[in-house]
Amino acid sequence: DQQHVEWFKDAKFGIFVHWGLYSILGGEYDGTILTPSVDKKKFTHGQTWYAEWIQMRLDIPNSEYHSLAKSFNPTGFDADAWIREVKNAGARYFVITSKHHDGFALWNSKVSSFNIMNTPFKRDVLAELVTACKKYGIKYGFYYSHWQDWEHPQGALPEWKTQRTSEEFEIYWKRKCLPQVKELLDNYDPDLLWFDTWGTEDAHITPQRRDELIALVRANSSKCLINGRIAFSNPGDNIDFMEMLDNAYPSDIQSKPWQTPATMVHSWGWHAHDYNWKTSYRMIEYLINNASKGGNYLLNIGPKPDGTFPVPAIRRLREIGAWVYANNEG
Ligand code: JFZ
Repeated sequence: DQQHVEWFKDAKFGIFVHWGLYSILGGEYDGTILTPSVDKKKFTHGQTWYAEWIQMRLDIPNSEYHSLAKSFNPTGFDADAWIREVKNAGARYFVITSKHHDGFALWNSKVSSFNIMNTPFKRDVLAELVTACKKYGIKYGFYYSHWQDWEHPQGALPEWKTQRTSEEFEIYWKRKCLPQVKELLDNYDPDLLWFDTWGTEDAHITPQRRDELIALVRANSSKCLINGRIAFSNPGDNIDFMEMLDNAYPSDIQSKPWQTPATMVHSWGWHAHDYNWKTSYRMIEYLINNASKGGNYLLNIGPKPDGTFPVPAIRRLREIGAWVYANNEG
C-alpha cells in the first residue's frame, strides 16, 4: 500500500531546519572560524566547513562541547512564526534535525539526558513545532542521525577517528538509537523520518540493522515515510523515497519519489561567516527544475541561537513564496 507516499509525490517544496547546540557557535570556536580553506583531508564528502560539524572539525572534546547546553536559551523561538513562514513560502512540508551528529536531542527524551530539557530553555521545541504544523496544514518530519552519534560512547564517529566495532555500535543502537526513534514515533507521529548516512557500507549500518530500523518504523506507524539515506548503498525496496546529492537532479527516471536536500548558504547549521547566500531567483530555478522532473526541493535554513530565522533567509522565503503563490495555488 503506497497511499502514504501520495502527499510526498506532489509536495514539490519543503523546508528543512538544522538547529542545535552548534548553532550557538555559528561556525566559530575559541577564536577559530571555520572557512573554506580548512584542511580538506579530514573530510570525505568534501563539506569541510559546515557549522554543524564544528565539534569534529576543531576536535572539541565532549567535556567542553556539552557545556554549550548550559547556554542554550533561544528566547526568540516562536514555533508558530516559523511555520507561518514555511506556509507563506509555499512549502508543504517541514523537516527539522531532532538529533544531529552531536547527539543532542531537541525534544523531551527519556532515553538520553543530553536533550533540550536540560538547558535553561527547558522547552520541547519538537512538540511546539508539531502543534504549529498541524495548525497550518504542513506535513512534518524529523532528521535523525542514526549512524553518527558523537555523544554516546559507542555511537559512530567520522572515518578519521578510531572506529567502533560492530559489537560496540550495537550498544548505542539498542540503548539510544532505536529507543529514541520509537520515542519520536510514539510522541509526535511524524509524516517522515530522514536518516543520514553517506560513503560506503561499514560495520555499523549493516543491511540487518537497516531492516531492523525500517521494521521499527513500520511497526509503530503506517504512514511515516523513510528516506534512502537510511543506508549507504542499495537501500532496498522498503524505503519510500530517494535523495539526490545537494542541488543535483537524477539523470534518469527514478523508480521512487525523490527530493533534493539543499541549503540557502554553504552550511546547514547557522554560520555567522558564511556569505554564500543563493539568490531567490536561483533557488526558484532549482525548485522548478526538480518539480518538472517529478521531484521535491527540500530547502534548508539554519536558525540563529536566539531562535529566529536569519533575516536573509526570511527575505528569501518571502520572495520564493511570492513566486509560488503568484504561479500556483500554493
Ligand atoms: C550530511 C551531514 O553530515 C550534514 O551535516 C547535513 O546534515 C547534510 C544534510 O547531510 O552531509 C552530507 C552527506 C552526504 C552528502 C552531502 C552532505 N553527499 O552525499 O553529497
